[in-house]
Amino acid sequence: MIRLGFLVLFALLAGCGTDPDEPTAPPADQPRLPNIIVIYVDDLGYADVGSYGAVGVETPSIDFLADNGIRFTDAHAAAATCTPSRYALLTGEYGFRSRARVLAGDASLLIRPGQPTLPAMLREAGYATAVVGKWHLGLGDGDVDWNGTIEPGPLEIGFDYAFLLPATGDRVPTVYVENHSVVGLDPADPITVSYGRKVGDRPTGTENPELLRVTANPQHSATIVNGVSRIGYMAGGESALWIDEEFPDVFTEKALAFIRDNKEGPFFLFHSFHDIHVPRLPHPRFQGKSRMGPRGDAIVQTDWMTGEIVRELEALGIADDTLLIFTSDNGPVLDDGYDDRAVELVGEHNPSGPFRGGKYSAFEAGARVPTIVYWPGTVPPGDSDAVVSQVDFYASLAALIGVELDTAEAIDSRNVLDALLGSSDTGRHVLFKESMRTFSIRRGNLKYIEPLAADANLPRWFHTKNIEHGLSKEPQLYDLSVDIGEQNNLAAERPGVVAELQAMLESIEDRTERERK
Ligand code: NG6
Ligand code: CA
Repeated sequence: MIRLGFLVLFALLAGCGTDPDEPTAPPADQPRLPNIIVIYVDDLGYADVGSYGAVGVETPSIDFLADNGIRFTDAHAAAATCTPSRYALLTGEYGFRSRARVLAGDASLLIRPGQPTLPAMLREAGYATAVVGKWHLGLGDGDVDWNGTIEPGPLEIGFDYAFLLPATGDRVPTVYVENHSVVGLDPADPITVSYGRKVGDRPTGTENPELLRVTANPQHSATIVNGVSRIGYMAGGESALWIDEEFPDVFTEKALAFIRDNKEGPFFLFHSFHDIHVPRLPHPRFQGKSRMGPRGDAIVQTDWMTGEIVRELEALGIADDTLLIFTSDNGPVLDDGYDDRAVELVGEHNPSGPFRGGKYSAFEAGARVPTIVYWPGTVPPGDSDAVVSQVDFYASLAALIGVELDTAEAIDSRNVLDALLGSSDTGRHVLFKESMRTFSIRRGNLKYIEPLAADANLPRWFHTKNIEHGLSKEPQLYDLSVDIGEQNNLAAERPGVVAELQAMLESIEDRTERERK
């Protein structure tokens, strides 16, 4: 990557255009680089917050951001599940290039040390960088040593500080990892993790369902921790076990401490929430605060966590120096393996809004997520229907701070900075999305979902969880301009368009390098 200095940023803040042929002289007192915070909520659906149409739950802090920032209506995670979405956000490459899929809790680090990443690019530009919260991109290389030095991890790919929930709340190990170590581990009680056979003598959900606080499906019925059975088995580490109800306070405290320690800036904080993923066990002070049971209460908790960050920026007097992006890693799901009554209590609320599908799905709601850009004094409030993808954060933020990327860096990322900052309604013309077992592509409002391979098997739990996956052995083509709910498959009527979009998909898959916008 090549540093261009702060010319672009300066021009932007000064409200003038940038002409690469005529560089302006750097100002005597160069403006400081803005802080950047990405609040990354887990499984939050398009309409799961008030400003996007939620019913039965109030989200005043998130609505404040939406009212005073840009509320995007056509913004997307790169995938309909967590690991590939996170991979794309942090590397500017689609997840399939690294075979990213929902990882087990003992999986190796998916991002290779030395591979370009968003935090590494920002760090090189002078940012202090941190990740706080859910990781789910793997740790270690081969057999991760939970009792020793856990590496490589975030610190080896561009973060200065990491405080992690290593995989997901529903997967072992159920401990925090800070930088290279498990927090609070007693060396006399070492941790063993297994995704195959039972280890240790902690009860499991299968053997001792009477010990459970929440009934779980068979996949989530292994080791019981904090009264909840998880995916995978874990022995030892008793003193290090997390208490799910403490997540909001623990993660918020770590995020606020990082912000305070780096208030002189510039800093980059990837604040990755556990909420509203399963198991949904909000802190008692949020229980019963929505009309939707634990899933709605987790949204209230998400709102509180978001508000704490915004309040701190105000208190430190750095809100105007901070670009905050609020978004989600994939669409909504009600039943994701625990019987927390999300289905029964959803009432009038439709987490997917006007779109079809949800988490895992090739339909729009799989990855079209609430997305708000808030930067008081710089970004004008309003709505935007520009098409943007989280894979674009890398190139866009590089453009913001005047870093020119190598051609082999962040190959799928496009500079949509003007759209993100509200000075243009035009984002991407072509949008690519990964979902379980398939890819889809949008050109303008024409959306194509490629057919499933004839021999493809869907996971059995797809059928038990009422997932509207959007997969078919036939090609699907929808015109979102007249059919936002993807009901009317036009593929048979428009074989030419199908062929064009299929060819485009294949060219994305083949491409190793692409011209930047
Ligand atoms: C699935 C889990 C689901 C959730 C998901 C990951 C089963 C049956 N389902 O495999 O509960 O953990 O993985 O979610 O095991 S994500 O948001 O991190 O992608
Ligand atoms: Ca997720």
